Amino acid sequence: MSKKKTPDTRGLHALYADDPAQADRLVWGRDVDPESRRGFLKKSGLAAMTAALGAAAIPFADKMPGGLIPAALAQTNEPFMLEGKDGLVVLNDRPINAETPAHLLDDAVTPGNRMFVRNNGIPPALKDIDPATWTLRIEGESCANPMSFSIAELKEKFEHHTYQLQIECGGNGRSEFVPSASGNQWTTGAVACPTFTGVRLRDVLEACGIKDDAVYIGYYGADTHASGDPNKDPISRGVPMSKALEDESLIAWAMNGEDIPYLNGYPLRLVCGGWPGSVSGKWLQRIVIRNQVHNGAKMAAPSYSMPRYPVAPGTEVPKSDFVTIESMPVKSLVTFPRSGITHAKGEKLEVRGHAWAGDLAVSKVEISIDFGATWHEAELMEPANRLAWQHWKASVEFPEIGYYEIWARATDTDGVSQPMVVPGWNPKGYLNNACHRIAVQVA
Ligand SMILES: Nc1nc2c(c(=O)[nH]1)N[C@H]1C(S)=C(S)[C@@H](COP(=O)(O)O)O[C@H]1N2
Ligand SMILES: [Mo]
Repeated sequence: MSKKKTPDTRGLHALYADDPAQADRLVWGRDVDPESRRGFLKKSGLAAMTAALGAAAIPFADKMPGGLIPAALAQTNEPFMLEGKDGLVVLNDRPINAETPAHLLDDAVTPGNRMFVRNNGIPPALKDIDPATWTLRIEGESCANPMSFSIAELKEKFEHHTYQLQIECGGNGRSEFVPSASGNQWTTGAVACPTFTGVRLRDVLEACGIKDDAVYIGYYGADTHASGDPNKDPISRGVPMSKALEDESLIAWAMNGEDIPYLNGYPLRLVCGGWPGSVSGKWLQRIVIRNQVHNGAKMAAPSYSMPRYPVAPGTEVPKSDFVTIESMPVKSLVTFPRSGITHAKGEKLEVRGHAWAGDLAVSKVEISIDFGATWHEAELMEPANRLAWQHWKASVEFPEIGYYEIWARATDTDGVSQPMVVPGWNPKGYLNNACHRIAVQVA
């Protein structure tokens, strides 16, 4: 029984070991000629590599072989930066998965460079993505008039909507389960809440005719299976019609008013906020309207499913005893200050963060500095819209010098609160919504 406390930061090595050309493309935006193993860094990639190395320039960059990890990075276990991603910690998994440290999620609206990345397969190569020719196909046995739309047609034919939507991976917090569950060892950073602009999934589905027997939708993206097998999908999940038809369920082409970042699904993605991030399909190419629960890749138990009854840690659960995760549980983050700071005695400390509750809203956030013995209500803001996270802030005073922990606990509109310790162990390590805590030294 080993507990993995911190994410392994050797992700760069794992990534390069598997497929150096793909790693180069993801990390530096370089295309490598497989024959010569040489490649050319695009300007942006060169700038990113130069910055990551802390150098003024790389004078012989044009001679650098493709698929080579720069020695300065190869010799350290420091987290490294992904192109377009600022300070994200890359987890030791393939393909690329990276989470955001809590203090870098302090913005009210998560910027693109701070949004986590969770890839189940190999993203389409950036050079192969042309938003002008990209099409979205709507079909399926419960679709009356299957149709295809270019992005321009989506923009032209349907009303545009912008919502701030929270996306959290079902496995966020997995690293705290004992015995450990396999998968990315997310700590707290597989959550984000940017704004998305697009058209309502409902409007597009209705234009294509939803038959009376429709129960579910499923998505397909342009990414490919990590094994390289073209007959396998990396992931193809979906939601029941009731969720698909909500106002906030979007087919989005923009995030925070700009193109969606490449690793987050450029040029088109599905966004169904408040549910496990896995229902929000990236690099979206096709949506099927189904007369049964969608049976795409990673729909079946134990993927994104929980045992229907509490189980003892380490228990093997029969597949028939799992239920698919729908709305995510109530949760919160302390995004300021950063854990580990030193604070001057006698001065008030302003503490702040966000809280969210799946399909519900948050009714209360409380703060404790005495390991949960007493709690003080924080000031809680309204969400920008339904399914957006809510900001909270509190002012904290410490009675004397020494070590403190600040704990935050949110309660949803059904009166359900976050647990203080890790909740029910489950085989795949989903839904850890334990209170977030940070350390403060008062000196
Ligand atoms: N096509 C495709 N869509 C996908 C995935 C993927 O691997 N491929 N990962 C899913 C999972 S598990 C999550 S948590 C979210 C993560 O979104 P992000 O990488 O933009 O943060 O995307 C979802 N959509
Ligand atoms: Mo996920």
